[in-house]
Amino acid sequence: MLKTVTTDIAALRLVEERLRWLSAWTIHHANHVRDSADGLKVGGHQASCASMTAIMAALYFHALGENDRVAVKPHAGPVLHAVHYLLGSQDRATLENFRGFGGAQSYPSRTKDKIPVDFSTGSVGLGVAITLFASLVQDYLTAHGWMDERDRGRFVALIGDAELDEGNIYEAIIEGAKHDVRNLWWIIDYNRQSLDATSADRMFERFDEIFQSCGWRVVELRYGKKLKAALAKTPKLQAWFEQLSNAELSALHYQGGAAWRTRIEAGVGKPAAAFLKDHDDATLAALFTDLGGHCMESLVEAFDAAQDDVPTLFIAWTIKGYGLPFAGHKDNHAGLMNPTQMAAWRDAMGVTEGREWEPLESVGDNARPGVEALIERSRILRDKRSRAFGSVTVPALPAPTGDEQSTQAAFGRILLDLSKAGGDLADRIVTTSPDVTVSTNLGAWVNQRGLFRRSDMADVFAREKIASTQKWSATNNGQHVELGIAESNLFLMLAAAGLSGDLFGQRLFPIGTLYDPFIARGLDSLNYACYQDARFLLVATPSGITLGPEGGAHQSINPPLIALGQPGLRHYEPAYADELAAMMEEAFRLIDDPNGESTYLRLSTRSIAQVDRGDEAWRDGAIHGAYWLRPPAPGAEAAIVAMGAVMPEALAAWEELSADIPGLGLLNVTSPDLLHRGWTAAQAARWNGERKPSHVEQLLSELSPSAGLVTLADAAPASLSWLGGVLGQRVAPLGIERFGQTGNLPDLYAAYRLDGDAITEAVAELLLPA
Ligand SMILES: Cc1ncc(C[n+]2csc(CCOP(=O)(O)OP(=O)(O)O)c2C)c(N)n1
Ligand SMILES: [Mg+2]
Repeated sequence: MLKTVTTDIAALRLVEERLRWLSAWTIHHANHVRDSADGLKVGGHQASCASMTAIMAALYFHALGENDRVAVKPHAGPVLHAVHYLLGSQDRATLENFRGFGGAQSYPSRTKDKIPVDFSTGSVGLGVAITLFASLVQDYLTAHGWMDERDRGRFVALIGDAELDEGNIYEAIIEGAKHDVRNLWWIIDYNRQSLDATSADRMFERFDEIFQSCGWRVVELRYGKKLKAALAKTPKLQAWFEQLSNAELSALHYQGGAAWRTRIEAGVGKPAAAFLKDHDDATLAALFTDLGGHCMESLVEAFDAAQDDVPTLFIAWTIKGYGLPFAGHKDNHAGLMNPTQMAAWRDAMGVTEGREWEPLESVGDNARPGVEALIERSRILRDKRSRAFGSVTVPALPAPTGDEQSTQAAFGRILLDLSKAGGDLADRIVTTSPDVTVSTNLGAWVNQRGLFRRSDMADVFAREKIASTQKWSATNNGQHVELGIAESNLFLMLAAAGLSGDLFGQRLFPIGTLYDPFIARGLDSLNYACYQDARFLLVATPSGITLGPEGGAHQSINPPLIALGQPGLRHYEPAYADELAAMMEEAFRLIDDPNGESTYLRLSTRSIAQVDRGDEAWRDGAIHGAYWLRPPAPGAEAAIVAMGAVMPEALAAWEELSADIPGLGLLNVTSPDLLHRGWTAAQAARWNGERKPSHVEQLLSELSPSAGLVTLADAAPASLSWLGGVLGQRVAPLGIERFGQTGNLPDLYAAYRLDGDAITEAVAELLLPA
């Protein structure tokens, strides 16, 4: 970690001014200078940026060490770009194209921005919490010897105060307390304004207690040095100041010096007379903007004083739109300076017209060497951060043997076998689950590999010799991170562990398990993980009404549709154990492939008869999304198309019907997601003159163009019904459209029309002459 360095505060202040100017100018340029092709407002958040420029100057040009990582408040994206522009790692053309196609992104993006972005942000709250899980991953890596203690960094989140309304933050700090997380700085830009309005006064007083009870140190930076000294001389004025509501304070910051004077006269009266006499309106306004988050000395002091690894929350008081004409105005969130305001502000900032992009414009000759030295020091630290990492060999994963198996049980077996066989992959797997480790069949793996804790935790039941199949002691060598029931945390943990290569130079293979319906509980966090290209394997089990007696609330319906619409996540739904082994192998390979993605396996607890394989031809099809389990006769008029755990119903119906319908095919769909992607990709390729049909087009073209397809899934029927659109074949979709309920499988399959009768009727109807 960086030792405290002495920094030239005056130079830092100049850097702050440069950041404030450049971020505002970048937004202004995109809205008022650049040509518009469509007349749409480009937007940007000048006020949100100005609120944070001092904090970011103090961080990037003083406090951050080379191993530290930062999640920047989404609306301060332009400030991050300005930081890199000063450091020389962002170019002018990209800034001129801010919010344009291929230009600097509106919100910091790991995958799309050219500058190094540690964590993407945008959906408020998630960028905050991922830093906590990244710190946990860092502890995991050092404990396992994958990373040197000396390379440990700090994880910083720059937080808008309104982000603290997001529940995922509290779920994260509760989980963090259990794992004794450290090396975290969360810095709140406490400008007391959100998007719509000024924020509630009462709640903020509670945040200290909430964080402290989770083991955090809370440091409040309310006053800058000058304001603090002035108020200390006039205690009545301080008392009056401190009882102002957020709305009153913001309004005064907007109104300026004369308004401060009138309000102080009315509110404090005589005791403030000397103070008011000493300050004209302009100095009054300047003095009251000297809040902690704008005072460079206070920021530097506070950061220097927090050099241990205790997680620390800084509450830095700021003014939204600091130094801009709409500072403090409650409607300033998306406010933009107009050209007249901008020109006036440009002059006030000492920027010459035509030299707006000059990085150090307005920095005088005498001050330049100091500013340049700060920039150089920070540049060297930032440049040291690239982390190269090698690839990991994924061995063949043998399929578990057994005539009857469920995919969920097979998943546990495959992992157990892998654990016993050992090797690099097995050692780099880290599993995690929100309190459903046992019920998703990770138990055997955990018995083998143990729970991870920084400090050892004995298994009391084992010590007391109480019989249990789960022998779970926790050590810093364990490979399973146990989480409480908060699915959002699961996805943030997967996101952080799935970025381990990029963040720490060490690839991990994260596997997260949960019940399929509860994917919805953490959906935005899942999307967030995929958005920044984290790599992991998500195993959702059990799924569908095939869960049977456990009933409706646990029976998932729409996750295959979620997966169909989720970039960066590949859905597989195996029917058989050997398919699952092949898919897991592929999923691990995709985690490590620079052009890969994450995988979602939708599994079932239903034990079904496995099929005899004559050869290995199925394997390639299964990995690409479908294969003919019973090939059709060329030009056949009908096929059953089924996915996952209902394959026995499809097979039985096929047996029964194929006597009457010779050539009837049975297509086993293992990934509607991949089939759909392949289909649209082939269409797009055709516009470029490539004529190769996609996998699904090849499969379906073995049937007659007028063939009928009966699709069957223990999921929303739309998961498969779209297949009719590929070649224009007719479809009878079977699947689940109502909430599930308790029952045995025959009763449920009959009630929800997933049984042989339903298939037979659907086939018959399709074959009837129109
Ligand atoms: C999950 C989510 N909901 C809503 C939004 C829209 N939104 C963007 S910023 C914002 C309020 C930001 O206020 P604050 O966090 O205090 O940041 P400030 O701009 O004041 O610094 C909202 C509601 C969002 N980005 N993400
Ligand atoms: Mg705010």
